[in-house]
Amino acid sequence: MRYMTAGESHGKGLTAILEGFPAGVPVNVDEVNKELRRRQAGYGRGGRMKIESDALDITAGVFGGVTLGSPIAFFIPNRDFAKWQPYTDPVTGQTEEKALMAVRPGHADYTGCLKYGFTDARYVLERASARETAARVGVGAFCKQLLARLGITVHSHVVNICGEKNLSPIGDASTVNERADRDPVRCLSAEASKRMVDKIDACMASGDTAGGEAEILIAGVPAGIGSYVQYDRKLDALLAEHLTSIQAVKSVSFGLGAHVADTYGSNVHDEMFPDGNGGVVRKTNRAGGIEGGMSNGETIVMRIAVKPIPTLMRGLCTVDIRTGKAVRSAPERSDYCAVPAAGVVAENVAAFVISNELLRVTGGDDLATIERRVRELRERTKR
Ligand code: EPS
Repeated sequence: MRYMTAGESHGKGLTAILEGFPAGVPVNVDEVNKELRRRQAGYGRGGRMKIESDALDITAGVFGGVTLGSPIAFFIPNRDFAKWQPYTDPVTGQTEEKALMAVRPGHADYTGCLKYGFTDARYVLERASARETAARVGVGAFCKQLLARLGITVHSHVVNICGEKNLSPIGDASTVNERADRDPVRCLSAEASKRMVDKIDACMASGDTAGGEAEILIAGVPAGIGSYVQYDRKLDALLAEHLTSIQAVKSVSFGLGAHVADTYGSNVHDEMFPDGNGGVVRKTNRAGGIEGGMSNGETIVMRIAVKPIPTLMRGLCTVDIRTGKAVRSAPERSDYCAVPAAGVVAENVAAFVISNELLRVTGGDDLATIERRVRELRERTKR
């Protein structure tokens, strides 16, 4: 499979085309739209999310709620376009009034202007904006529905906002989303959630922004997805590539992540024990479900670190790209914290990668064939 997105944050809307998605998959559009709403939520979002109410207009690839195997295309309108049309209309737009010269350190503004020869960062920020992730969640939501048919579910929860961490155990991986979605910052501990919300409140009061970390869990992945035989077939490498491409993500880790550097092998590797049926059980999952670039049958556990949004209401020191004078960066309307949303985006981006690699292993153009092959794969890799 492959997909592409198009669309500017304050343009008409977002478009996506998903190619290679199998035929015969029943699609629940309400579930897809629910996924888009999950991305819009989370304490610390700004005024824009009160304007938007994201929903897909599917324009190709699905008849009567079932996929055809042909490219799936959809459009997500930007409600805010009603206000922005005078500036961003593809034919009549006059952008000068909304020109942004006080480029924001940490944003794509300055480097994008250098690269494309612009003297208005609006031309850069409109596409660099994390608004684009709505389209990626739409794509991933189709993949999630395919995966669910195959017994695979993808979850996320927030483990850190601005240094306030949730260190408590997560419990049953397959109910993480259900529990996290009830919390304002999608944290599984009420006590840690309160500390995180306080941190975001402090940001709002001081005109600052907050970064953090989300954990992504993929339950039910059969062993043997991905491969050790070539660098570009390693499952962890593929997941890392796609997760790193999410706006503001600065690091991706698997299982113990960087902590493997702190200790001995006996504290890192997941020892194996006989399960009594000729197979293997493990008491730990420090590898995060991936060994040698392949899923090993345990839950896949990843973390992303998300930088604080570069749009600070109090601004940062910068340079006006037209005058060359020292100024404060532009205090545009924005979010104070988008870590809960980033976790939801990561779930859906990961769902695309897992679906794609699963299709590589199982082949199959239609759901019935894929279901049969996944059953065979599970049978063969049980031990
Ligand atoms: C964003 C700035 C804000 C966010 C936006 C990402 O938008 P605006 O400039 O319209 O206030 O709300 O995120 C979304 C619109 C979204 O759907 O996630 C930015 O500069 O990256």
